[in-house]
Amino acid sequence: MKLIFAPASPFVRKVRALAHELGIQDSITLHPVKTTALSTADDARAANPLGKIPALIQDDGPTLFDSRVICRFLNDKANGDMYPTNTLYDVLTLEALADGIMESGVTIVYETRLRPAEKQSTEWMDAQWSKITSALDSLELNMPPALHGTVNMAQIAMACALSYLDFRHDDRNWRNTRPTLAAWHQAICDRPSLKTTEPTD
Ligand SMILES: N[C@@H](CCC(=O)N[C@@H](CS)C(=O)NCC(=O)O)C(=O)O
Repeated sequence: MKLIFAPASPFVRKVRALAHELGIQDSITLHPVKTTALSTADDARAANPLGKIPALIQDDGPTLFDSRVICRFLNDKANGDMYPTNTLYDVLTLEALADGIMESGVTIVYETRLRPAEKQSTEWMDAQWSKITSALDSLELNMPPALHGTVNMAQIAMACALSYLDFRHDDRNWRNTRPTLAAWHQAICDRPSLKTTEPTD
């Protein structure tokens, strides 16, 4: 299998970390691309008409895209238990929350990097950041049980989302007012699957 990938993408990291948790990382070849919302890499568009990564090109099956689809597929393929039946919808909802944090975080990066300064909207970026703070505050107030116990997809996705904030939005100091979430993140980042997939440019 070939994963269309970029080392900074938190969505790609979810897939890579999950593959590592499942012990199937060696069955996936990484195919790097440089792609943005304004300049789509040919290989990214060939694999996904939306031009977004990750996309998983199978040797003997259809190409899959969207990190949630790929993660679920890999878990099934490896007979994993990263989506436990008894907490399935808690895990899926938390994965969606993590993806939303990533989406807003990536959107802010695109606004600052891809658009000329005079066209950038502080109001828009603040609105995106407020989605992130709202998500983080809700977790800090009430850490969902699915974020504890045996590792699952929600934990991996949330770890990747929070690490992306460290990677691209460190100046906003998300940890300052969220000691519980910060401690949780620090602990989960000790997992080899997360250590070996830390984001880089
Ligand atoms: N919902 C998608 C989001 C993927 C996504 O936005 N990836 C970014 C990289 S971090 C991307 O491909 N951006 C290029 C673009 O927006 O065209 C997923 O979970 O895979």
